[in-house]
Amino acid sequence: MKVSTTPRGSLIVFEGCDRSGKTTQCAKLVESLQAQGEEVKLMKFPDRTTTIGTLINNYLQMSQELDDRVVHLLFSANRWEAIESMKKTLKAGTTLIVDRYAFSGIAYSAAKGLDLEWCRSPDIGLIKPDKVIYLSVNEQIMSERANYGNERYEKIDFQKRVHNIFLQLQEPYWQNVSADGSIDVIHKEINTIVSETIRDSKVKPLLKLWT
Ligand code: FDM
Repeated sequence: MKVSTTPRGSLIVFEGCDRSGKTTQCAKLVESLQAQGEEVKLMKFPDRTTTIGTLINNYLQMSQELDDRVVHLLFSANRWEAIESMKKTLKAGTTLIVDRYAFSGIAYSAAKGLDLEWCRSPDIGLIKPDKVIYLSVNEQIMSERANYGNERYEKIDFQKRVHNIFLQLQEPYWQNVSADGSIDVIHKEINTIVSETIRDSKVKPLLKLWT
């Protein structure tokens, strides 16, 4: 059997409610890791560029109605269709910075009232992240940022429910980062966490989520 000697990349996932600054922080992180000489790639779920992603996009933009369970399974399928290429990328030594993953899948669907364990099941067996960075916005700031956009879930009460479910999903490989400070201070904190994670996961095997 051929054993790979290339140190693998890390799977770093960002989670949080809408407007928690994930997208900004992901972009800044990628830039600084590249400047440090790391091989790194940015990904985002949902990936709206695929056929499944187009259905999800239409749903989010309110141009199509879908049953809650159907859309939940589409979000999951949208991750499964990326999994082989993610595995290849990680094994080739490239770190993946991923803006939302299976935890968003559960939090948003369970916030609509679907059973949490039912929501988890289609994502069992995806690649387990080496680190989940949860950007948490306190309720006061969440309310101040209440001018959400026009997509389906962008409502303050819904976001609070989502946040509470995210808290239930936390596991030891999660790290909470307060999203209430300045962009640069948050970035510095994230950069330290991620640099350590990349260093520590180089020779660890890739594991499966929730198995
Ligand atoms: N979302 C995202 C879900 O409902 N399920 C999922 O599995 C994922 C990945 O889609 F409101 C929701 C979260 C958000 C919306 O996300 C689109 P972005 O990050 O705003 O594109």
